[in-house]
Amino acid sequence: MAKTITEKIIASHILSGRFIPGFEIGIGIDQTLTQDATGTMAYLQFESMNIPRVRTELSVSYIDHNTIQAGFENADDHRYLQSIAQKFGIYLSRAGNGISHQVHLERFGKPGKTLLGADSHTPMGGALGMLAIGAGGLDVALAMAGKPFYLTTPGVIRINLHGKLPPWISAKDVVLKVLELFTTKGNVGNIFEYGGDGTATLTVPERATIANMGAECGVTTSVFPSDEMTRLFLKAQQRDEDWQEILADPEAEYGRTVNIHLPDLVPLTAKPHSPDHIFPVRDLGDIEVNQVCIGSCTNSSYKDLVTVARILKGRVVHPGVSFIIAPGSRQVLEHLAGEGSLTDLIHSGARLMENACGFCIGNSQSPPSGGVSLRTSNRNFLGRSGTVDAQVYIVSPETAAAAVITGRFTDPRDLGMDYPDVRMPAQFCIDDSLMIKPDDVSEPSSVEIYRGPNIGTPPKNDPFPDKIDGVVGIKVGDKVTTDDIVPAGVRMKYRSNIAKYAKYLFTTLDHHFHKRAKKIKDGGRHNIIVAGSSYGQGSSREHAAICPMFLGVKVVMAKSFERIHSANLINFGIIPLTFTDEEDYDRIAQGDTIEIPDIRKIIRENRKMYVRNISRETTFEVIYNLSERQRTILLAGGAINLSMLPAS
Ligand code: MIC
Ligand code: SF4
Repeated sequence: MAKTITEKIIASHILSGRFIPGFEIGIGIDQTLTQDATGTMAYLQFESMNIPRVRTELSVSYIDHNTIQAGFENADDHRYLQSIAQKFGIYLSRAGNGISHQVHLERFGKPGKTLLGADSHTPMGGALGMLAIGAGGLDVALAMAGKPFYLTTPGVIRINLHGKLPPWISAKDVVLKVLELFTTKGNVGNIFEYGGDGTATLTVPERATIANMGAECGVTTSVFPSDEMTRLFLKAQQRDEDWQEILADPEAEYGRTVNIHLPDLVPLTAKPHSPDHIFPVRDLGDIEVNQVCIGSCTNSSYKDLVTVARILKGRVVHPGVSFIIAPGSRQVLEHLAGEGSLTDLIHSGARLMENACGFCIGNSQSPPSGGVSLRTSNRNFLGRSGTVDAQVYIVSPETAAAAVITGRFTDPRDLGMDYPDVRMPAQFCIDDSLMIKPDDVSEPSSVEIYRGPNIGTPPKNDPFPDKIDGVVGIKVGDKVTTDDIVPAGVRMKYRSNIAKYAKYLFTTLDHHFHKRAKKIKDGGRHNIIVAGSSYGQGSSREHAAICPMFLGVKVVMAKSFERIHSANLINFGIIPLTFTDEEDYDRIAQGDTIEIPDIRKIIRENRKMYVRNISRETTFEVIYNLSERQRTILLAGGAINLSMLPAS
């Protein structure tokens, strides 16, 4: 039978279940990645599994998020991660080497392999024709222990790109178009598979920009064919031997097919505060720009930054603009330095940041109050930049560079210059000296794990209760992101200190949640969160489940959930319930007393569930649609409580 790329890769990795969209399958994981903000907790969990060495083909621990190091916490975490890598056979990409997704693409990604990453932008690896999926740290820890990764068999949506990109339009505009078509809601359980003659014209770094931001649509991942372009990229990384051709069969069937004509695209932007508020740049009107940030895992490749350097050559940043550049990796930076583009950028007044996440996660370079910031990153959620009233727009590197010159939102086609058509180099600078290899350690078993005062123990949870006797601690609206649930930025240094981090739960929406939730918990009741649609958009951070668990949350009731967040809730013993009738959302309020009698028995027997709202004297039905495996995890109070590991 004719197969899609997705089916081909899954077929060679499937360990349990059958490829029937909507049903759960378990797949083997070849590679894992973690970053430092999710990694500390993931490795604490891995340690508690008592496995002597990772059981994957390759596991890499990247240090790229918390590199500001204000205070002892981050540097201590980095030392912990380094000692863990040495003990358990993991590659360690040191701070300064670059952003996980960019470096993984350059040095490790392989067509046909599976990659599970503790970061929602792991799907960027799909640019190489691999199945690269983002997950919570605990799922990644289990994969490192050799366990399968479970997911709902995805529906496959084919996106055909036709023709060639015109001058001044780039991969970012393609994916912004995809976001306009699909939005950030309603795509859970699907994979985007790219094809068409236009796909063949895009290089791997361009495909990576597109695969990266599929995460914003909420799809499980995005995947590109592994073709001649893939071979050229791997050759330029001196990794020819990693290439294999992977194409969809011509007769393969897709759940849906969408066509995008590249010559018709125009420069687009995502307006505040969602990546799907898409608008053509030219129609925006006259908007003064205060800050331009170029970088993040989405657009920090060689082509992105050299294009910007060429546009800005001989020009100086507008006096009203603060201009930030953060290259994606040391490889990119070395290229910029070697060929003189760095000098052009410095001459233009760029403020050069570390090769790390930096501004993208809001731990630095916050815009001024009410300021307009143009960024080439992937998310413009409210408050993510570190300034709550900032107006953050997502744009291509070309549109960003145009604003550096003019100080206003400008369609780059109106700059009146020739488009610098930058090509991918035939040979990238290869320098892996900031990558510590596991083989460099002679006696891993004798390595002592370094634990600074910031490193706690993974929090424990009780088994799921017999009945829910709870109070609605908070009611939130649609599209609540994990940044809303538990902020990153300057608070991210508490990732290994749950009691402290939990104090910041929901602070962008409601400063009093922590106090209220603690009171409910201390009064011996369960905390309940009520939410609208697409609850838990955005990052993979499992802290958006662990911190609520710590405050006694047992139930989240929503109109719909995002994939990674709902998996994280289950992993930490919190049941995600969806309203059968969405209007029941309107009939429930913060402070209502809620009961679900016999919930444990109902989950065990997989029966219909009804919720009693004692305050309003109503009863309504909810759906939980969980596999037997997920119900077992829930009843145990979370995956860590289960002895889920093989004997050896
Ligand atoms: C993000 O872009 O939001 C992050 C920070 O990379 C997160 C991971 C985290 O919260 O540590 C993600 O995308 O998963
Ligand atoms: Fe880092 Fe931003 Fe990419 Fe997240 S989205 S991995 S914070 S660069």
